[in-house]
Amino acid sequence: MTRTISEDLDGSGLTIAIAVARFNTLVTERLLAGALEGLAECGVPEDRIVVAWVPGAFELPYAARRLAESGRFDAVICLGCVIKGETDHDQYINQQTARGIAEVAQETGVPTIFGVLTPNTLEQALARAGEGAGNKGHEAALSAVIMANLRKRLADA
Ligand code: INI
Repeated sequence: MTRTISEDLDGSGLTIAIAVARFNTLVTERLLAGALEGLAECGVPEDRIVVAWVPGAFELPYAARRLAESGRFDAVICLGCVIKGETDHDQYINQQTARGIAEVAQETGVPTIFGVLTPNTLEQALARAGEGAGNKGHEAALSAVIMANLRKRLADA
């Protein structure tokens, strides 16, 4: 008989870390607000959420790895915003940030969520950091809860 493990958005038993980049803070503070709102909607208790600020997106994998390796968190959410400039600078940051975050998840086993915007303009960034479902931080929070619960369920499966 087929056994299906469905997406579980109950965050009441979870402890979650958020690493958030200060660069483009106008955008990232909105992503953070969206993420906190999403975690609250899932029932994650406020005192089980830790927020760690880092200078820029490039530093997110470092913070995420330390948080994941601490063994204290069921998932780590990474939030940042890298806006395209006149040079290829953004591509170097984006590639390393995405690769680094993926490696943290694979190497530690702790779900580590990519909530980094890579827009061409500030306008595009703000459109993805708005209210409710139009906020990638909110989306990242729901992904974190789903993946943390999936991890627990797979361990029992
Ligand atoms: N960091 C960002 O998070 N977003 C950017 O758009 C950005 N740009 O454009 O330079 C950026 N740079 C800083 C970088 O992430 C590191 O903090 C810095 O290089 C120190 O390691």
